[in-house]
Amino acid sequence: MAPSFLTQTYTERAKVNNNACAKKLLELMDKKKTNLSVAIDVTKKADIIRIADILGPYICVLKTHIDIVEDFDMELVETLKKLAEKHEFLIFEDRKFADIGNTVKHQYEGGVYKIASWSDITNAHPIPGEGIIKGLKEVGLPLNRALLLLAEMSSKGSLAKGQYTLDTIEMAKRNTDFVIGFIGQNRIYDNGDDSQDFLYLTPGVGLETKGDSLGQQYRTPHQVIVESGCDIIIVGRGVYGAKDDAEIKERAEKYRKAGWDAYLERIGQNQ
Ligand code: BMP
Repeated sequence: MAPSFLTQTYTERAKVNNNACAKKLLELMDKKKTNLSVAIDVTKKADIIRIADILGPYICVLKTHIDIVEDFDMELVETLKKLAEKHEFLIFEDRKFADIGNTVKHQYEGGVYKIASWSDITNAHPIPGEGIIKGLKEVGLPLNRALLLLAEMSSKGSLAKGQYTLDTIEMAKRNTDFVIGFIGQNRIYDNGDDSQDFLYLTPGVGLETKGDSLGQQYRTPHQVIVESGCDIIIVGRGVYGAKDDAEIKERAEKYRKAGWDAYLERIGQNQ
């Protein structure tokens, strides 16, 4: 039986991952010593750029919700791309596609945002069936992009559970050229007897609070990385919700360290 990916280093996993995007991500995580992704859910272009530049050294993935930006233009994404190169992080547009293949293809490639032209990673709900992956793949694969499927959600009462989640994993296994992993709360599929390594990116992470008034639920980096075996913590308000830039930096380092220490503990390298 092959060893579980759970106890391997990100670098070891990078070596056997066939997806260029996943490989790059795993490599830069070990290089920068970070499994932190920050969701910059602010609505002004200048704020996103400023915060992205502050966070750059601390993150492996910058997560965006491009459709909440009030003054969006293509200059914003051009700047983000430059920052991604400068600081070595990947960009993940959290678009949560959820329509038939033909529609998502247009939404991904065109429209106002032209997501496929700048976002390394995007994600989709499996609810429409496999055609959604096929449609996104037609656009994304030639550009070396990658997809995450939403297998579980952090919010209270989520319907993404049980058989739905297991079927999501099966869908991913049939599309490993493009699907590199999941948005989820647990490492559901890694039984050590299969060569497919999926990445688990986990939102709903907070050190100070347990949730918000709209159903969000938070767990700690230790719970996510060690107890649930996920790979990347996604933190939003816990980082960008600070009072000033100095505190944003402090919080980013705090979450980076918490996530990294948890990873070292998981792979048995903590002293
Ligand atoms: P915050 O840490 O401020 O609660 O933000 C969490 C981020 O992760 C948001 O951008 C949200 O859209 C996203 N997210 C989530 O919270 N739960 C999920 O299950 C999936 C998500 O993409």
